[in-house]
Amino acid sequence: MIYQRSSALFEAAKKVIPGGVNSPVRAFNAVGGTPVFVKSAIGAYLQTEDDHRLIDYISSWGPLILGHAYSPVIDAIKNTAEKGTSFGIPTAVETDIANLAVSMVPNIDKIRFVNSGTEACMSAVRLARGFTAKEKIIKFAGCYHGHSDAFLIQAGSGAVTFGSPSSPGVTKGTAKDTLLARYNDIDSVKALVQANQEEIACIILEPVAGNMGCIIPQAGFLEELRSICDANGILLVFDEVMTGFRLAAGGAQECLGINADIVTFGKVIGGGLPVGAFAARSEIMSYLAPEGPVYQAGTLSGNPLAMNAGLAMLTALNENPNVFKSLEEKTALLAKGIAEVLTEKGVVHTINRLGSMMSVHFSEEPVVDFDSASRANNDTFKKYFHGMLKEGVYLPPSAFESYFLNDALSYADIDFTIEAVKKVF
Ligand code: KE4
Repeated sequence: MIYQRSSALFEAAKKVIPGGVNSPVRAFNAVGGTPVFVKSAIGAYLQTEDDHRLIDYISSWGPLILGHAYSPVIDAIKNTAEKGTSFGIPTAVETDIANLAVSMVPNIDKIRFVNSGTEACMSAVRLARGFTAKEKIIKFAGCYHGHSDAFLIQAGSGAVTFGSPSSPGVTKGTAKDTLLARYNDIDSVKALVQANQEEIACIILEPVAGNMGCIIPQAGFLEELRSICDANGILLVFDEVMTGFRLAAGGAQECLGINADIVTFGKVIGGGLPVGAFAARSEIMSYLAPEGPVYQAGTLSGNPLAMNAGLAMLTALNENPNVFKSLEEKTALLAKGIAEVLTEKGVVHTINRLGSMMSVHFSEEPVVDFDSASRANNDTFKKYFHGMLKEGVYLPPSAFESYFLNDALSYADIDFTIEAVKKVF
């Protein structure tokens, strides 16, 4: 497949946008080559500027769980846009989507909408610090909670790709309050809690990590985190920007049966428009302005255009819970098929999957944390990524990302994808 137009568009973009992209992972730096430019998408398929059709396995990095241009969401956007897109004044639809989200997700009474997952996680940590009157946080190497300063310490996703997990511009003053633990290593958490008694406001993590590739919490890990938090007056913050409304209607809390104190959302909750949110029981949320002293605000927060898109998406998921079973079946089939082909071809690999999140690691050891993910063979990954792209399959352009399947994928698409792997190796 030739991507001449994408190459020309990339050159033009680089003249006026840093790196030619508005989010680093899109630049293909982790896999080399020139990024594909897309002009449209429908269902499971991307239409590139070079008029190639690609089967899409990132779904805009998660939001489009029912496929691109899902008509109930598009209709909601069209119907809303004609009446005005944002007022900076309360609207009834904000309460409608808030009530629906609270009814779908366990263990939350109230929710505040913002404009991105970064904003949601940044605000959740400020709320945790305000509620507990403590300043330090524990995060996990390789987990990514967006690009606010407190999180760019051994972050995952694009931050890892650029080999600058701890980004310049983050001050030593900020970094000192972010303590770093190892995912799936409860002893690393216990050591930090022991060494920083009475100083830790929260432990924040991706309950299923998706920014080191997909990494599943090992048995007992989340349960022990819950116990540590309860025993030490620490809030447990689940960053469900990826897992929320994807692993189940109630997200990872429902799927894994562990209650967090604060939950953050993004991606799916906006139906493809910029929406984030954070939620908790009333006791905690009452600390948030204007009800309480912890300040947080946003010009476009809760705007009716994004709220109606999100409401249409959540309504569709809430009314069709079989979507989660369908996604589970399709992703399991894909993972099984890829594993069979790679085994047959003698390609060393391990595949991690939970629900419709999965990742392929060219590693002979289990991938259970950032270090083991980093030891996988990236040259094989690059060959895999570009080989699949050549066959018409768009995978995440980094080994430190997850696949996000959408339910518009057909079983024929899954079969095609598995067949494509055979042509790559
Ligand atoms: P945003 O600010 O990008 O909406 O959300 C930040 C965020 C927070 N928490 C988790 C668990 C996330 O995965 C993300 C963002 N995910 C990345 C994909 N790994 C977005 C893609 C990108 O950065 O371009």
